[in-house]
Amino acid sequence: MSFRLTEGFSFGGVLSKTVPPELSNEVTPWIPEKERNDRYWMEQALLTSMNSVGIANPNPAVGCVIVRNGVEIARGSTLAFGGKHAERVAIESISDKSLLQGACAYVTLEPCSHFGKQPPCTQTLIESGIARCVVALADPNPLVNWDGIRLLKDKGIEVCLGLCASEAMAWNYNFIMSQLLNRPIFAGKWAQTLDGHLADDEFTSKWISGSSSRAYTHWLRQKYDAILVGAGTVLRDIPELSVRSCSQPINRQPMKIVFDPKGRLLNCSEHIQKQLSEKFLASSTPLIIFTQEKFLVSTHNSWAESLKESEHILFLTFKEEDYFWEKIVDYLKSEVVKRHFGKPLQSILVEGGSKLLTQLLAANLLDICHVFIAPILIGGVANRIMNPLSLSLEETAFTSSKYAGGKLSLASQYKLVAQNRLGNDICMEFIPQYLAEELVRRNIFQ
Ligand code: AOF
Ligand code: ZN
Repeated sequence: MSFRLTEGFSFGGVLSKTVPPELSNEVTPWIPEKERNDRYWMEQALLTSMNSVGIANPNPAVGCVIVRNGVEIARGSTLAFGGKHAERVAIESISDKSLLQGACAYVTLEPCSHFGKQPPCTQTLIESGIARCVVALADPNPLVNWDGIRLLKDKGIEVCLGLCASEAMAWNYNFIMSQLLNRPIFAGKWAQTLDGHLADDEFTSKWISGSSSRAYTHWLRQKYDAILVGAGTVLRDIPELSVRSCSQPINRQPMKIVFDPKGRLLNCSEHIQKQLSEKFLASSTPLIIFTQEKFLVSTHNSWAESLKESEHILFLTFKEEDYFWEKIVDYLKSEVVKRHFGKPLQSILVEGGSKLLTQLLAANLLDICHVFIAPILIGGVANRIMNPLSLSLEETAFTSSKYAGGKLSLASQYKLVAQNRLGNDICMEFIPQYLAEELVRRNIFQ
């Protein structure tokens, strides 16, 4: 079985459930199973897990449905980081525990077998008296990693593994990939025209994708711990980078990260300062600004001082000679970022602009891409990704990696995992070929 999503399913879960009800008929429908069979109940477990969007990270948001004689008796999803796991939430909701005898539990991830912040779910399931457990995907956490499945089987519980594995994988991609890569993962998100422009030559990008694409993007934002943008995008668009126009629940607002190698935020005009204060900096969500040390040390205007003193803002610096993407990854894994964010940082959604996306693509750091393609043509020359001509010499040096240079034989290869329609746009979601191969090598997919 290959890593491929059923129609209407996306990395954000069931697509039609990620946009507000008035937009749900604009997107590729998802056809649920109608018979009350294993697939039907696993799909219910997947839908349940969507309620925990954004709250469990860096734990996976797992769903669990318990069924007895074809009738649902409980369901639950993982609570906030460090809180109860899905299986316990479901089991604790049943007042008459005798109902669990001989029941079947459907879980979207292998039940854990270790003592972490919570006791092992395998023990809870074994003690509950269930007879069968259907699991979508094994947990790559080295503390679990098939041990949960082995423990359940040892106690005579029938275990079936692999139902809706692709959908569970996509939903928990940040958790699973960050386990495999041992670093926070980077996701690229952009909207482009048919001729590959992310904005026109006047840098207008607002109307490339439609309202349902934007609603899905907002839903996706809460799946990620942080949103990364370049300083150019901040100064030009004065974005809010918040979760607002998607479906409920809206569980959290992600942290913001600005990549500002030239210290432009510290030195912006008073007019821009005012706009930033009213919008981009208006909320108290944490913000990280990556800049070069020389700019932080040498800039002393009152605006820069107020940014440096703000408790919501953390400046992290690099030197010109650093290979800075490596340095940035180290920073993102560090204690100082963990303290600023409040827990370990697992995932970053990169929302542009085209130069920043180009640098991350060329550095081979984008572990998944959500790309919206709108059927419009604008021509022009600016705002395309992977176009080295659009980078200054200094920016190319920062990237320190190879471009395909217009040669098909050197092209970066990706595996398409999902494609769905949103209004007049198509959303393609794909992962680097080498990560798709890694999933096969580890027996997660064939
Ligand atoms: C489950 N069900 O709902 C989740 C699981 O520190 P702890 O005790 O919270 O354990 C975290 C680990 O448990 C996490 O890294 C992952 O391996 C697993 N998550 N397991 O049985 C759940 N969220
Ligand atoms: Zn557990």
